[in-house]
Amino acid sequence: MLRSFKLLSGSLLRNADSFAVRCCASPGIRQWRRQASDQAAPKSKPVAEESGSFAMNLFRGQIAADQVFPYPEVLTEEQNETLQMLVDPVSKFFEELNDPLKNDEIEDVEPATLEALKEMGAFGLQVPAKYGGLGLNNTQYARLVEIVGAHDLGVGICLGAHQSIGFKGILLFGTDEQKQKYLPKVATAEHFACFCLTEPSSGSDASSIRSRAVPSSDGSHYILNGSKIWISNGGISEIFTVFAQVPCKNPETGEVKDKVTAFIIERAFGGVSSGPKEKKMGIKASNTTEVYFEDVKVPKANLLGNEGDGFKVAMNILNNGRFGMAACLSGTMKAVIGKAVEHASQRSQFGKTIASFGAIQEKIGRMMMAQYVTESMAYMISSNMDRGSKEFQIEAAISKVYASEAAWFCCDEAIQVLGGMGYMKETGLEKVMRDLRIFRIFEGTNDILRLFVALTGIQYAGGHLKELQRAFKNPAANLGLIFGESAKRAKRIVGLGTGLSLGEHVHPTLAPSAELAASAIADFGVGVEQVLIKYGKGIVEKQFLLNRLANSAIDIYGMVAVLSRTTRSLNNGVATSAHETMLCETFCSEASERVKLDLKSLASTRSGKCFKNLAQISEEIVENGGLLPGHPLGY
Ligand code: MYA
Repeated sequence: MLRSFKLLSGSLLRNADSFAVRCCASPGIRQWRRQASDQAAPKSKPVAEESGSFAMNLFRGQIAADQVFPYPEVLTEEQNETLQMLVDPVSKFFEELNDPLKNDEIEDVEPATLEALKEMGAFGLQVPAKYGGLGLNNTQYARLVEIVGAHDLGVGICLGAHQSIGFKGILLFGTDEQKQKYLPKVATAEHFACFCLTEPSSGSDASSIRSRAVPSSDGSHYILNGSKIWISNGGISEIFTVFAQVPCKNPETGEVKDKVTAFIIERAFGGVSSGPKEKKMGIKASNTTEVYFEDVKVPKANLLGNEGDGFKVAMNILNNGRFGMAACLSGTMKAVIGKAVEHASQRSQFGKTIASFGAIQEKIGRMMMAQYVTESMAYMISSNMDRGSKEFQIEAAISKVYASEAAWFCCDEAIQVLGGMGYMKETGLEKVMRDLRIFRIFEGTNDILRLFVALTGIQYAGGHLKELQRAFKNPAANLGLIFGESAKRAKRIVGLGTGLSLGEHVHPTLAPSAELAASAIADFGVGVEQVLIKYGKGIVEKQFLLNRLANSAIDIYGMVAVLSRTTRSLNNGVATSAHETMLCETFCSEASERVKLDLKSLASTRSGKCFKNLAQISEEIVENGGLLPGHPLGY
C-alpha cells in the first residue's frame, strides 16, 4: 500500500511538474494561444481559487452540489403570484393578438403589437419598479420569455436585444445617475436600446474591435469613431451600449495601451447613424442594421464601468443574458412539439395513427427529452443567478449551446413528423426553422462557446493541478491535500472507484442514473487531467479534443439538471413524476454513453488519426480553393 502510494505520488509529481512548466496559471483563450506560440516563460499569477460552480468543478472530477441539488426554488409566494398574474395575459396576447406570420412578412413588428407590448411593460421586465419597470427576477423573466419563444422569435429578438443585452449593462454596471437617467425611458421602450460589440473585422474575436474613443484635450469627454455590424434594434434605438478601444495608461509603467471600454451612447449626441435594414433568413421582424459613430462627443459621465474594463463588461452582459435564450427556446420547443403531437395523433397511414409507429415515437420521445433538459437547465441557472451566484458563466454558455441545438433538432423533427405539411408555410414551422438558425450563431457562436466552456474549465482544473505540484514541494505542510488527492488516484487505479456519488442527493428511484452521472463526472475529471498532463498549454490548439470535452461537460450538466429536477418531482409526488423519471433515465443512459465515447476519443489512436485526416482534408481543400476529388463521371 505504502509502496503504491509512493509510486503514485512520484509519478503525479513528475507529471504535475511537466504540466506546470508548460501551462500558465489563468490565461484566457487569447492569452493562452499567444503563450502557446511564444517561447517566453509564461507569467504565472495566483491560482487555485475555489469555485462554487458545478460546471467548473466538473473539470476537476468533483461534485459541487450546492448549485444543483436540491433543484433550486427561488420564488416567494408573492413573486409566484405576480408571475401567475402575468403569464395568462402575456400568453393570451401572443395567442390572440400577435401575428407571427404577418410580422415575418412585413419584416417588422406590427405597430399595434409593439404598442401593446409597451403597454404590458414587456420591454422593462427586469427594470426595478422604482425606475418604471416590472422588477422581475431572472426566474420570473425566464417564465415570460418562454411564452415569447413559443410564439414569435422575431418579436423575441426585438424584446431580447433591448433588455437582455441592450440596456443590461446599465442595470449591471451603471451608476445611480446613469440608472436614473436611462432606465425609466428604456423600461417603457420610449427609447429602444441595443448592444454594439460586433464589427466587420471582429466577430468571435470580440476584443479585437477597432472602434476607438479618444479623450478630449480638456478631459471632459471622448470622441468616438467606428462602426458596428448586425446590430439587433440598431435602426430603432436611441440608446446604445457601445464597446470601443480607449488609450489607457498603466499607472505602474506609464505605458499607454488601447483597452476595450464600454460607453452608453445616445443617438441624440449627434454623429450616430444607422444603415438600412438587413435582409435576413429569419427573425425578420427584428430590426438589424449597421451602426456608425462619427466624431461622437461622449461625456465622461457616459463611461459604463471603468476605462479599460469594457471586455469584462461585455462578457458579463452576455453571460447574464444567455439563460434567457435557453428559457425562450424551451418555449419554442414546447410549441413545435405541440404541432408534431397534434399531427401525429390525427394523421392515419397504413390504417393507424402515425403516433403509434416506433419511428414517430422515437422522434416525439427525443424531442420531449431535449425540451425537458433545456428547461431544467434554464431554470436551474436563473434560480442560481437569483440566489446571488456570480459563477454561472460556464453553465450559461452550456445552456445556450444545448438549447439552440436542441431547438433546431426539435423543429427539424417536428417538420419531419408533419411531412409535406411541415414544409408548407402556413403550418408555421418553416418560419420557426428560419428563425432558429441564428441562435447557434449569435450571442457567441456555439463553436466559440464550446471552446470557452472547455478552456475555462481546464484553466480552473489546471490551477488546482499546479497547486498540487506546489504542495509536493513542501509535503510536510500539505499532507492533507497530497494524501487526499493521492488516495483518490490510488483508489481509481486499483478499480475501487473515486467515492464520487450523487446518491445522497437523488430520489432512490434514480439511483442507477445517478451512478451513471457520478461515474461520468469522475471519468471526465480524469480525461481533463490527462489532456492537461499530455498537452500542457498546447491544449488550446487541440480544438478537436476541446470540442469533445465541451460536449461531455454539456451532457453531464444536462444529466445533473434532470436528475435534480426529477428528484424534486418524485419527492413532491407530482402527477407526472413517472413520466419525468423516464425522461431522466433515458437521457442519463444515452448521455453517459456519449460521454464515454467522447472521452475515449481523447486518447484513442484511431480517433487521433481521424482528427488528423479531417484537418488535412480541410487544409488541402482550402489550399486548392475548392473540392479535390474528380467527378465520378470524369467530366
Ligand atoms: S452580440 C455579439 C456576441 N458576441 C460574442 O458573444 C463574442 C464571442 N466572443 C467571446 O465571448 C470572447 O471573445 C472569447 C474570449 C470567449 C472568445 N465571462 O483572453 P480571453 C475573461 C467572464 O479568453 P479572448 C449578439 O450576437 C477571461 O477569463 N469572463 O479573451 C447579439 C480573461 O480574464 P482574465 C470572461 O481570447 C445578438 C479575459 O476575459 C468571459 O479575446 C442578439 C480575457 O479572456 C466570459 N464569458 O476571447 C441577441 N470570456 O484576464 C438578442 C472571457 O482575468 C438576445 N473572459 O484571465 C436574444 C435573447 C433571447 C431571449 C429573449 C426573449 C425576450
